[in-house]
Amino acid sequence: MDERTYTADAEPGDEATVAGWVHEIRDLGGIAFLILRDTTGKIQIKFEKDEMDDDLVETGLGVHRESVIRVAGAVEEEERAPTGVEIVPDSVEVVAEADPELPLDPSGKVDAELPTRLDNRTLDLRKDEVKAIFEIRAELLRSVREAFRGLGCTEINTPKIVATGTEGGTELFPITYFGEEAFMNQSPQLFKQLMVGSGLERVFEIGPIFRAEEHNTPRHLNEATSIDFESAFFDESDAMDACETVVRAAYEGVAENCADQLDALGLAETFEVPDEAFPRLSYEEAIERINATGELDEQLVWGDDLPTEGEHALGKEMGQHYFITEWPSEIKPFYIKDKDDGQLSTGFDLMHPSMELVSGGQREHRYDHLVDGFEQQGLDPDAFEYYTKMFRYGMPPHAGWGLGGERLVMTMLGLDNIREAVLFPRDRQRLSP
Ligand code: AMO
Repeated sequence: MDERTYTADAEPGDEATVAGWVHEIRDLGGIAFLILRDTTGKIQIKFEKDEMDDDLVETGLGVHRESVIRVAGAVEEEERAPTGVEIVPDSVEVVAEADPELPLDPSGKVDAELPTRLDNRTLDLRKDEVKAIFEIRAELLRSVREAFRGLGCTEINTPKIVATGTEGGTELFPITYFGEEAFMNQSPQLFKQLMVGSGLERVFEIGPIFRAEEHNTPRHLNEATSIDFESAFFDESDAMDACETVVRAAYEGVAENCADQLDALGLAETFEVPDEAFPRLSYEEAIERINATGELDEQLVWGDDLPTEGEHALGKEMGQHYFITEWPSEIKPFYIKDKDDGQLSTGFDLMHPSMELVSGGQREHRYDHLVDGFEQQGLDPDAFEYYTKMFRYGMPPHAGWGLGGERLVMTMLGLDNIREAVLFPRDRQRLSP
């Protein structure tokens, strides 16, 4: 194993070997400082030229920024140093030299545009505020998993290469599977539903979803991370309760365990865990309230999807997370159950004031109604036989939802582009890295 000391653990009085990247060199003449950065922070290395071996000084100060070096020496207290300690080196080894010309400046002194940052993500993630997003993302996923565990769920992994779409036929990525047409999965929807009829009953999955949508917006990706939940013997209200629990747990985990990262993002003072219950608004109320804001050129009528400006106008009024319930059946997918077999569905969305985070609902578990629903939506029930047939062998009533992982990170941290929340985003223009 690596026998180095992390910079954050270097204590005055230690003889330490630290390793990391050359963040900055400040040469003041007789004395020079090299700032070395590792994943835990930064430390000052002091070079007193007259008192040190020439080779050591030359190696330490001749190295290009962002090279990887290993430094051994005595850790001393120095109140003028950025972290209150510095190392007086006995040896400096250049482990991996960096080119003098860098495609972006990890010290953040020179700003780079998002495409340049995404092209050079490795260097971009050397910046504290960028690294912080992904540390928070990891903590968020950890907290979400723990919350699911608290809800008695089993984590599942379902196929990403599939034979059919579920979320509307136009948004599929076709691929060739041993000479046959197949697709990248748009949602684990049908698989998670199949599992509520299995011995597992209550499941969750965190995995990629693929959407071939053409739009190029700050909140759409072509590959996203979906956090999916499904439970037997739940109705839509139970599913909304579970959704609230999981979203709140994500905020709590970050508030508890990511103080430094929130600080790096300038959010230490303002970050808040949502404390009130998320209000539940019917679709009808939602369109009435949007119409009343007068912000839309045309009034919304029953059956319209909510346009982005409408979501924003309502979000501004609500000022917190809220659910929209009782959507018209006609604009919800075939697997969503109607309320009392009427025009209203059990479908719901969870909204952040700035965008939709979740869709869910109770599912149609009655075989005949399910097959009729396929036909009404112009889908061929035969293509979904692998799914529908399990509804003939004892499928309990059930409900669930899908939460966009990147949208949760984005709204939690107030990021202005969803790509900020993905290491290597896939969008209309971007297939590599
Ligand atoms: P839906 O299609 O609404 O529902 O997706 C659920 C949530 O996933 C996120 N999401 C996206 N995020 C970024 N880019 C995209 N292109 C994208 N598409 C979706 C959103 C959205 O609210 N099967 C249902 C869920 C269910 O009923 O359980 C579904 O996939 O945050």
